[in-house]
Amino acid sequence: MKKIGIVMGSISDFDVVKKAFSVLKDFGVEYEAHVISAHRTPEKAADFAKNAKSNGFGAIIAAAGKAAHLAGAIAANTPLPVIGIPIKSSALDGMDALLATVQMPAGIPVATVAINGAENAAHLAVQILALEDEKLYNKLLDFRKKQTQNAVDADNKLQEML
Ligand code: RP5
Repeated sequence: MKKIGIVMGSISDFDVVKKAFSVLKDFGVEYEAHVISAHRTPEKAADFAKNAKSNGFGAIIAAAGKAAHLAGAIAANTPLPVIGIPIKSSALDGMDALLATVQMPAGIPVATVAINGAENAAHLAVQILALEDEKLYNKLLDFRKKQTQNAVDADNKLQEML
């Protein structure tokens, strides 16, 4: 199975991004994570993206805050799917990162999740890999079933409390 590449603009993004690690671990998906900045290490960002396919990645998650160009800079250098996580890390509460990540010009898409939405970034990455992996697809179906059951159980519990 292909791996997921995860890049974050700063180690200060780690506490949010680690939630994506947990989801990928739960699904048994291999990943590699790096601190790479579009601004502070632009060559490294370009190299990572250019070599991503030959290094065995099937999709890339890119998390960054403030003027969050990382996901776009990665997407500019690879046709692999890129999922952007806007990080809430500034006076603007993540709106700056959300707009910088989501408002990509036509031809270079970044699939942007919610501000700090690391779990959904990982789920989307798993869904992308599952297109070519029946076992992973079935794990996603099981996950959805459990999630539905948890919501039903929560409602039953609520009714008992009322
Ligand atoms: C972005 O700037 C990073 O992704 C981080 O969210 C934010 C702040 O970085 P630090 O100044 O904490 O390294 O590039």
